[in-house]
Amino acid sequence: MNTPLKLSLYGLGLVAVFAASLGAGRLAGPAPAANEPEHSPASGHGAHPAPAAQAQVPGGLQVAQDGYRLRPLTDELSTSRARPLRFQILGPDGAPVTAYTRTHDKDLHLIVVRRDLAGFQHVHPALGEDGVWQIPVEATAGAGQYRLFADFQPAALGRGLTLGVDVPAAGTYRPRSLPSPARTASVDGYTVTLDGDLVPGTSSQLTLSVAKDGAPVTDLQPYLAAYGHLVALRDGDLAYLHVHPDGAPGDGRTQAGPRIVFHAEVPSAGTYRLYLDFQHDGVVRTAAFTAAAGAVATAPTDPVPSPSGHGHSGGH
Ligand SMILES: [Cu+2]
Repeated sequence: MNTPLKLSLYGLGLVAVFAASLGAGRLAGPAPAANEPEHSPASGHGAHPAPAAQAQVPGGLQVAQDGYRLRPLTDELSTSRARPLRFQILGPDGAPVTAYTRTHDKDLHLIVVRRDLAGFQHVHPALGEDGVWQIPVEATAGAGQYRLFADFQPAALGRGLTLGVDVPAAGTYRPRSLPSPARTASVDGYTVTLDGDLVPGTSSQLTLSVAKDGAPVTDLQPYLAAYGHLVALRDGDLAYLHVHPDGAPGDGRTQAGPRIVFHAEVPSAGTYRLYLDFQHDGVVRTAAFTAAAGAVATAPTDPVPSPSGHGHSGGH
């Protein structure tokens, strides 16, 4: 029962994925095992997702969905300085949406990335009374076509949406090839290590461990109500997945590093770029990884059916 539910939730974006992740985390408890009991039923069906589930479209691929539309009001980004980027979310009535349900401390999360997956930025625009979102943005990777993802929950909808649109930055485009899959990423003296593999169609555990100058970081700071935010973009079409970690700051069991544990479910085999936002010493940094799902994801060990797993399937 878990699998169709999780797969059908897949296209619903942040909130649904978050809920599924929370559920997995809660059911899994603190056990570090890669294959939690509640995933045993899923693995039994994983190779045969229901047709209805396959029809679900991942987030971020559409400029309009479920009556809502992302309307850019800025037609170009600058490669030399931050300039105001403006846009609206139009509702089913065609009017700009001004009422949002806050998710992770913000009414709207904006991801900006060049289409070759370079220059990732996760920022939070301000909403004007006229329903116009605005924030200064620079095309930090240089000229090229940029993808904007607006990740939000209209108050009237009751669940999250992620809409995407392209905006160009003029100039000579010098595409960067995607870095090879790697288990470590460095940013500003921090090294982040990735454990776990993405498995198409199945929630799998990813553990990201943060170290600075070789020493584990144990005093990560809460950023937007979590110790880490993970965005995954699929290479090729930039399908979008936003995952929040198991546990929250202040819940009495979640430690402030060095490990941040996520449960992520990607919709297909392929190559993904993972971006981890974390905060330490008052600065938010992003560590980026390339990870392959499917082809190179070797199953660690088959989950051993556990008697304790039987009671979990109704938990979601
Ligand atoms: Cu955000």
